[in-house]
Amino acid sequence: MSLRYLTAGETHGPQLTAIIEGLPSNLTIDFEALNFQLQRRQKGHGRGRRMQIEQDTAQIVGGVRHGRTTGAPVAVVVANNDWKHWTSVMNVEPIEGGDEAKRRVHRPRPGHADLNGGIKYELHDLRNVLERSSARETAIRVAVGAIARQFLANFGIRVAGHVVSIGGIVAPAPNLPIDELIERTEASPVRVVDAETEQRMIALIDQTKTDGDSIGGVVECIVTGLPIGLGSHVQWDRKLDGRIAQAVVSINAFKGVEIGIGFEAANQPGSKVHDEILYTEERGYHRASNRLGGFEGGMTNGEPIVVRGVMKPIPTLYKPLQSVDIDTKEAFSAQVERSDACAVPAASVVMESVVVWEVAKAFLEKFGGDSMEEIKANYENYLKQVAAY
Ligand code: EPS
Repeated sequence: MSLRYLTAGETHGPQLTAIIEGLPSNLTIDFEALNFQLQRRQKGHGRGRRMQIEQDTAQIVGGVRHGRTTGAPVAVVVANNDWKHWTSVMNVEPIEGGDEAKRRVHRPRPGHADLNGGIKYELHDLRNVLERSSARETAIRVAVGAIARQFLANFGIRVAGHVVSIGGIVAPAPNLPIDELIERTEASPVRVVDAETEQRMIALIDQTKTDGDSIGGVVECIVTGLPIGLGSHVQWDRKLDGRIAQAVVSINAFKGVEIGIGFEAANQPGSKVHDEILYTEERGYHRASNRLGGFEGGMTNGEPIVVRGVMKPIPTLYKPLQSVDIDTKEAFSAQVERSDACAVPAASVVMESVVVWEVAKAFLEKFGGDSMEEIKANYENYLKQVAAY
């Protein structure tokens, strides 16, 4: 059985829940490191008032005993602190009262799932759509990704993320070793290395907030320490770069993905795109460059995975956008109560989480076993095979 997970839960419901199936036994869980990832996602300049209410912590309620996985499904819960303000509106049982008591939504917000979801599911209270489509769901995906991250750390695989641009302000390429990149971006409220860019981004986010608008950006994720051969060229749905692309675009508000130099490959001749193959006793096969972002033929080539995602501006705007009331069919201008002006730094953490999950899944497909011991033996055996090639 391959590694998989499902999530459930609404943004103002009691909790977000994930069930992860296919994790091996005897994986040591570092609870502090798990919660650290959740805290990282909550940070970032440009978040709204909701983040002052939430203090995300993960509770594991199945599949782990005395700090180690047992091989059973792992169930993870992240509680919503805001739930206490929504117990009636979000009650699973019927409640008394009309639209106001239910906080019924009949005015779809452009850019959200509201209208499409309402029509598709025949729901006349759009709250039933927006509660689930909210990016709050990314909190539990970060918890799931944190477990994948811990699994991969056993094999020397590391992941980092940083912000490439916000609202058109592009940060200079950091070009740093992964540890330094992690340390420097962690200290930045917009997850960039360059101090001058950081200040300009903060000023733009503040201005955008004052204007009642929102801005998006581009984030990059880097995964190092990979063996050659995760994923496969033999079938379309086994290509790991393709799976990563799907995972990235599945993040709320993400509209695009690039691997390596991405769209720039269209503008360059082949001689400036492909990564020449080198061999030394010490490093074995490796590449003179990494323009293809660690992938050829849907498989890892041993170079770091480099993937970028594009996040559109958050569509919940204080600045009104025109829409149509589903009751009256009349035009109105959407108004909001609270929103984030920019969630790009947080999205960088979410992207790390979904990418690392896909890598863990492919890793288990290749070296799969029921226990960490079995997987480690399979992995070491493969490394010997690669070294002898
Ligand atoms: C979100 C709207 C806001 C954000 C939320 C995502 O929530 P609310 O509607 O409660 O003000 O704060 O993000 C989170 C709660 C989170 O944890 O990231 C949306 O509509 O997507």
